Amino acid sequence: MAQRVANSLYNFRETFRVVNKDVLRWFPGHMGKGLRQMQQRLKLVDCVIEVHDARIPLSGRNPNFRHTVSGVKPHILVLNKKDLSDLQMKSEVEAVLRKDGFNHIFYSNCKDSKCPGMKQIIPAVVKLVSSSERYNRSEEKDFSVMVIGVPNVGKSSLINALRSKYLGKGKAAPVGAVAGITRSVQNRIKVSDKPLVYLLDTPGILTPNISDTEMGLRLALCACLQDHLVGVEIIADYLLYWLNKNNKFRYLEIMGLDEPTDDIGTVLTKCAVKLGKAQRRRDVVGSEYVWRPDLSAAAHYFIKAFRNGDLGRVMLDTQQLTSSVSLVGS
Ligand SMILES: Nc1nc2c(ncn2[C@@H]2O[C@H](COP(=O)(O)OP(=O)(O)OP(=O)(O)O)[C@@H](O)[C@H]2O)c(=O)[nH]1
Ligand SMILES: [Mg+2]
Repeated sequence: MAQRVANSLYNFRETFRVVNKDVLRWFPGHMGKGLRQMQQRLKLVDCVIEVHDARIPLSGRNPNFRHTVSGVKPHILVLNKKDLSDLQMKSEVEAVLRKDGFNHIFYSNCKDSKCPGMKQIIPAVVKLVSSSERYNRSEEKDFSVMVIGVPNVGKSSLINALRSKYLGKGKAAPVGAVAGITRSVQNRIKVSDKPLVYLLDTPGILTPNISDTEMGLRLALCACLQDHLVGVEIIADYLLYWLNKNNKFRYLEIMGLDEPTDDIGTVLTKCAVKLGKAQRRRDVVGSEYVWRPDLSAAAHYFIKAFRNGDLGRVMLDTQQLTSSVSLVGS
């Protein structure tokens, strides 16, 4: 009801249009090479941990992983960045994922050393591997696990967090806020002594064709694609569309607005003024240089506020969840 009132008052968009869908395609050479390396190393691992972003638990995962990477190996799904995710519909999420064949799901926050979900991961690996067929590795004493997922979901952070938890050691895998930090399959990293567990860091791999535009935009919003490929103003516009559509108006205060609007130009201009960010540009008519609000800086600011959690915890897959739950129930 509240949504209908807000929609009728402000005339929010019902759908989001992207002019050029090609901007959502990102499959650079290191991903193809990484995928091949992962397949080659698979015979040396006992289990696969797939990491995904808990804000998009249903969308954006690479469907090829189950077929071409993990195969018959035990497969654990870790939904990371739970500190940024709204988990009110956790049981619905799990019902849909179980239907997809994910029976071992954990939630983690790599920024919290006391995260309860983190404690469950290694014991689950040991239990699953011990009760599964290890093929050529049946004589091995150690547990070897490959960590996979799309870019920037926290694969390397998870390895570091587990290593710090069990061995009290510092970072062994490089981490960064931009997608594509790990660019090839790495040497395995010891994360625990008893039991002896090694994790293998891998590059984030997207599906070569992201056919669902909104799914691509949700991935972009969660920084699984590099911002410059899609364009910060498009990502900011999608964020605005999603926030309005879902009645989340915390952005008003952060962006310096008096009332909601669906016009990204207005939002970014007001924000640029609030931040005092201007750009020197050549005037369209004359040859003079004039100062204009720096919309790109404002878009970066808006997206960063979302990614830091300042706009609130979110579940970007609510729509898929609602339609999938009705299918699961049927
Ligand atoms: N808020 C929050 N941020 C996290 C969490 N885990 C990782 N991050 C951040 O997410 C970003 C990406 O982390 P990485 O560990 O580099 O992700 P990755 O999956 O290895 O990325 P690629 O190597 O690029 O595929 C970094 O800025 C991390 O600090 C988490 O649980 N919560
Ligand atoms: Mg990495």
